[in-house]
Amino acid sequence: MALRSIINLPYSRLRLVSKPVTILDHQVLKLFDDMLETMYDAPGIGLAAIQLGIDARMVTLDLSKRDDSPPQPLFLANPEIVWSSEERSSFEEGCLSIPDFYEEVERPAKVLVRWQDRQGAVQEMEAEGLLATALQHEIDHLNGVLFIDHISRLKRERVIRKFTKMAKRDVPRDSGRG
Ligand code: GNR
Ligand code: NI
Repeated sequence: MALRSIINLPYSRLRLVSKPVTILDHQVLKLFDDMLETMYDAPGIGLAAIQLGIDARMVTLDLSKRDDSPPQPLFLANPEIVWSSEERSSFEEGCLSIPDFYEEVERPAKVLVRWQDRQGAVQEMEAEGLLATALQHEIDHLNGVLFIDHISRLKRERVIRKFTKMAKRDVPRDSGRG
């Protein structure tokens, strides 16, 4: 396994719509392992491949870290929300690609998610609470959507401006445009 670097706002690759994973070959499984290691190292509870700059519909998740239980990694290829509740719930969200910025986001309280596991078998899970929020946050990433897209325009523009300024002072790599 290997650590890979996480790309931050305003890097425009984060806005790409990721492509379905077709063959779960060695390279894809290796990427899953690298994603999990990078997520644990960050640390975070979820990670989408696009946060490593790779536009494949792949997500890792592990919420167990929070309560000192043994690790319970989830590997999701091509995850999709097949049902979401009318009921909403609000969580304070953060994103490894937008460090040190947190804001309340309202989303469906419960979701039914379908995906393929590491063996390519189709799995389904109904989730609520933080898991439901994290799944929606990660599936958003696969569609080029960030949690700041769900907050007020004023707050969103403010945080984008801040990260754009920081990137200019920092190592130049991407204009954030295009
Ligand atoms: O580590 C993370 N924590 C988190 C907290 C509340 C809602 C969503 C998340 S996901 C985030 C990691 C991340 O950026 N995944 O894309
Ligand atoms: Ni995120």
